[in-house]
Amino acid sequence: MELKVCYSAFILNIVLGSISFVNGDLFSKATRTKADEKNLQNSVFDFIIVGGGTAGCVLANRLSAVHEWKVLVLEAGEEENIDYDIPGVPTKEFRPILWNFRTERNGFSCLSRPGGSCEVKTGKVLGGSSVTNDMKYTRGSKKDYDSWYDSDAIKSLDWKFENLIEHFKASEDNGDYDVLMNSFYHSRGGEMHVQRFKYIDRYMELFLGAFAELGFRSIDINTNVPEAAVNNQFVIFNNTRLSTNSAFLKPVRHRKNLTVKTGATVTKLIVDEQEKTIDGVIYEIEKGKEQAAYAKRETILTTGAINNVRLLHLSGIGPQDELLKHNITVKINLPVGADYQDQVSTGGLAFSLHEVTPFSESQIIEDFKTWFQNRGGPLASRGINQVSAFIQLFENKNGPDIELALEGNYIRSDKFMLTNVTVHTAEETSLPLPYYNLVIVNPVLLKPKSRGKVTLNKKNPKYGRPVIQANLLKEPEDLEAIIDSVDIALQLLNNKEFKRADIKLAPLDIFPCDRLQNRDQWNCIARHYTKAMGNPIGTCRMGANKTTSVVNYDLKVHDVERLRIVDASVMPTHVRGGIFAPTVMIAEKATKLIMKDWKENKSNYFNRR
Ligand SMILES: Cc1cc2nc3c(=O)[nH]c(=O)nc-3n(C[C@H](O)[C@H](O)[C@H](O)COP(=O)(O)OP(=O)(O)OC[C@H]3O[C@@H](n4cnc5c(N)ncnc54)[C@H](O)[C@@H]3O)c2cc1C
Ligand SMILES: *[C@@H]1O[C@H](CO)[C@@H](O)[C@H](O)[C@H]1NC(C)=O
Ligand SMILES: *[C@@H]1O[C@H](CO)[C@@H](O)[C@H](O)[C@H]1NC(C)=O
Ligand SMILES: *[C@@H]1O[C@H](CO)[C@@H](O)[C@H](O)[C@H]1NC(C)=O
Ligand SMILES: *[C@@H]1O[C@H](CO)[C@@H](O)[C@H](O)[C@H]1NC(C)=O
Ligand SMILES: *[C@@H]1O[C@H](CO)[C@@H](O)[C@H](O)[C@H]1NC(C)=O
Ligand SMILES: CC(=O)N[C@H]1CO[C@H](CO)[C@@H](O)[C@@H]1O
Repeated sequence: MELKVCYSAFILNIVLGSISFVNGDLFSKATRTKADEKNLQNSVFDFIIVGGGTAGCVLANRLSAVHEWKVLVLEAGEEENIDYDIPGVPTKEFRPILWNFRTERNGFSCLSRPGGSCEVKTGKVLGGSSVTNDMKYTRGSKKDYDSWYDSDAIKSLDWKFENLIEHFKASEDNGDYDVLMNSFYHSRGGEMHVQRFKYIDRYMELFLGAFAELGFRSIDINTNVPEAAVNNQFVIFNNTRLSTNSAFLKPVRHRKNLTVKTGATVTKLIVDEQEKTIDGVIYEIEKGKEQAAYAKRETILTTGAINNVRLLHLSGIGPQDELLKHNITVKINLPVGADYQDQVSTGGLAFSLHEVTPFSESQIIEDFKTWFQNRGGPLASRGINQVSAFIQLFENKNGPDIELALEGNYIRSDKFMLTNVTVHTAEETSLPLPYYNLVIVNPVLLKPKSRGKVTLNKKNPKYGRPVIQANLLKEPEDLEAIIDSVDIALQLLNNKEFKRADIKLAPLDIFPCDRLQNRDQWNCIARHYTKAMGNPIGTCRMGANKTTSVVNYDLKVHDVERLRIVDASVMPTHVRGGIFAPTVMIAEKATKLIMKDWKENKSNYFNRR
């Protein structure tokens, strides 16, 4: 049986200690229809969606629901694979479907990471980062959205939180009744199933109990509460990852008016300079072999905060000084790539659990079989990764400043002597998430002040990886907040139950910070073992002012017709949580804007062309 071969090879890889993925492309054959092949010959569409990622798949579903609209999705990555759907498999092992981006070396953060730079993980696969993320369902706080309001732009009122709840609810299918009871915030019936994992082990209970003792309530974080310690809700269905590809795209792949091309990298927009309109795109399935596709109505960019910059700059849309460095003719001068922001954390803080007996490999194999057979067992869980504490450091009632995000790992060591385990070894995965004897505490700064920028690769602008000057921890407040939250995390160790269970601070090798004390030491650790969270935003931020923003509040690119940007890159500042749910919300909101322009005002538009 094909399925059996697929997962047993996978399990062997895991048990042997180095996870690598088989290319068991289970879905592509089944979902590619004859109609797709036929449509490929035809290069004219109503809408072209560039990027089949988190937002792209949502848009593809919504726009192709209109019978008279022909929709093309171009995705650089390949079809999604079931191996990525097992909740217990850690996402940090998903290298084969990542873009392999890194921040530039800067001399003040990521110092002890390879090359003095941090990895920025974003997905290159149908479903995008919703296939490679941790699946946590968080929306951020009301004030985060309300701060996007600009008194000079009446349209920005649309983005106040109270006006966005309906767009969150549009795709939500919440499966936890206690959460669902709050019908102001939550609903069911949408494509995106949201639920807590049922599996809870002893240490999850211990950690939740210890946070409770510090005063953190277990309360739905998506109801504008400033603090909470929770067993998170995840975007899953039947204990299986539910990417936006699975939730929104797969169910409609049969639609005759929808064409999805994978392995198709868009390299340029077709700009009509006289008319200042976008006519379509140039894409490549084989490197160097250009093909064109045309959009009668709109081209919609959804390639994320880093790739959008490359594509726009290569198309002559970007800051004049940057484009001129590459001899690219400036067609529209806009600050594309400015205002890059990413959430940031640090390694080095971990608690060791007093578990001497190693997990049995044959048991883990059995657990994989169980998951494949009935979606049960420990692999239908993310272990201690399910638990987060959202902490407010400043009494400003805006919402949490830090998420203490827990991460389990297993350290192979006969005697479990952690004395010289490096931070990097502690972070390298050896077993699936539910089998852990080390709990890494990631203090994630949710709303960083530091700003960076993205520009084209100097030697190879078209195919080379973009230059990401992330400037992580550049602003002193960012570092201060992280260190403050480490103090709170360390208080957990005073908990009675922790002491009884012999949970201790793991004595990681934190060279070169080992000689320092207290705050100086954490200051050093954070600068050396910085983590970029891979939640980048801001590079195509929305706003009314063309010198400081790229799209308007209708998500239309300034000074050009028929081009919209619909993904995380339009967010002007972070919301206090992950950006998966907010990105899906942005796609739902964009759908309404597009419908309004092309359905309600149909006659206007048809008269104009
Ligand atoms: C490790 C990790 C864990 C995370 N966990 C969480 C979490 O638990 N909760 C949460 O809320 N957020 C999380 N996030 C963040 C969140 O998932 C992403 O930020 C969000 O999904 C981004 O969506 P997007 O649509 O902007 O981009 P993406 O989903 O990345 O989509 C962009 C798509 O465009 C494609 N593409 C790019 N360039 C081209 C091109 N030139 N031509 C064609 N296609 C192209 C890409 O391959 C990709 O499929 C996590 C992020 C990381 C890195
Ligand atoms: C830009 O053009 C100038 C003059 O033609 C040339 O000297 C220079 O090398 C070019 N720069 C790049 C980055 O191609
Ligand atoms: C969950 O998945 C299992 C295994 O594929 C299947 O047998 C079961 O019917 C699924 N349950 C639901 C509710 O889809
Ligand atoms: C750990 O200590 C042992 C014994 O002193 C040594 O052989 C080994 O190289 C050390 N490992 C690391 C990663 O420092
Ligand atoms: C736009 O922003 C720039 C830079 O902040 C500022 O100088 C300019 O006055 C702003 N323009 C408008 C119309 O507000
Ligand atoms: C639709 O057309 C009406 C009347 O011309 C106009 O007032 C309105 O702003 C248009 N809406 C959009 C979204 O363009
Ligand atoms: C624009 C376009 O191709 N429309 C087609 C959509 O699909 C229906 C049938 O499913 C056709 O009748 C339309 O011509």
